[in-house]
Amino acid sequence: MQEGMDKLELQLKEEVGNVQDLDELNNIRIRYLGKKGEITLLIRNMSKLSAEERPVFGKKLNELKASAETMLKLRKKELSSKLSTKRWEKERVDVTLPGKPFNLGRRHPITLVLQEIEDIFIYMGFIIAEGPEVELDYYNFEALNMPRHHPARDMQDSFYINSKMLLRTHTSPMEVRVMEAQAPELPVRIISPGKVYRRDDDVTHSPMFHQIEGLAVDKGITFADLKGTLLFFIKEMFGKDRDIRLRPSYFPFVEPGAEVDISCISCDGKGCRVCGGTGWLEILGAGMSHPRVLEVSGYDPEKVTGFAFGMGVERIAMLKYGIDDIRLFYTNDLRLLRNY
Ligand code: 2NL
Repeated sequence: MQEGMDKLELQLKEEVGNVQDLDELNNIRIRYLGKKGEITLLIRNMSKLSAEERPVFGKKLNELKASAETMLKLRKKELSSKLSTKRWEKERVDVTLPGKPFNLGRRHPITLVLQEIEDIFIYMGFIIAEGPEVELDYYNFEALNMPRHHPARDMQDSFYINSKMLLRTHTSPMEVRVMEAQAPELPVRIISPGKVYRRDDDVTHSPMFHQIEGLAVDKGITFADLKGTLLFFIKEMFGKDRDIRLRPSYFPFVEPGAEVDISCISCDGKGCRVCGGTGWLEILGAGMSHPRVLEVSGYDPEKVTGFAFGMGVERIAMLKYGIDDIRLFYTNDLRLLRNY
């Protein structure tokens, strides 16, 4: 019996030593220590021994069982750590590898120019007022001194939604809305940026484009305030060397009205291809708020005056960035958009 036990222990030792995975190790445990395992059966069969033999073999069998359990336990620990190391090696992350490059978004050149213009006027105390793109005929034309059948409506060929509503053809309606909401409170000092819509489509005109308008209403505002404000803006936007020139012009919502030119940013006023040889670039329209516009908006034109101006953002962006086709702003070609 002693011999059998020694052989069993050796055999177990060899099997445990050779096994390479945990499932197999568990099978070995069952074969030796399970309900019908070889060691379990030996212990059970002790009842067949004589009273003298029993304590001697009982002790030895217990030692065998304990040694078998220890062997299995140690091997289990060994295999588990070996396997987890292997897995770690297979799945390990190299944190020193360079990351995958990704493209950072950026602002559209129109947005950049709009924000630059806004910042200059915010600095001068203007407040931004944004409003609806689908606008009432009343705010787009009527309140701006352009009643039905007024010839000036023809210059702004429009997209009508129905007889009372259209896509706004300029951003002035928002200025009327602000005055109406604020009157008779003074001062009014706002700029309204945004999209506008006209039935135009060529190299320098798009059916959708952006405008930014400004309006200041207060006691004692003069044409000099208008000129000073615009001159400051132009110098901030295009550089200290730029000058401006005002030419009389007509807009139904101002009186008097003017077109504002800046000395050419390309030739500094000497005359070149960009300015068509004149030395000047037309850049905005402006004037003193028409008394009728002030009146319908809730202000008394006997007591207050105001100036207003408007400019096309695409035109300014084209001049600033030397882009000669307005459609490049809307075709989403990254080769263009990446540059700003
Ligand atoms: C242009 C000309 C202009 C205005 C816009 C305005 C607004 C109110 C009252 C009076 Cl509420 N005027 N805006 C005035 C003169 C010119 O825009 O060429 N825009 C691109």
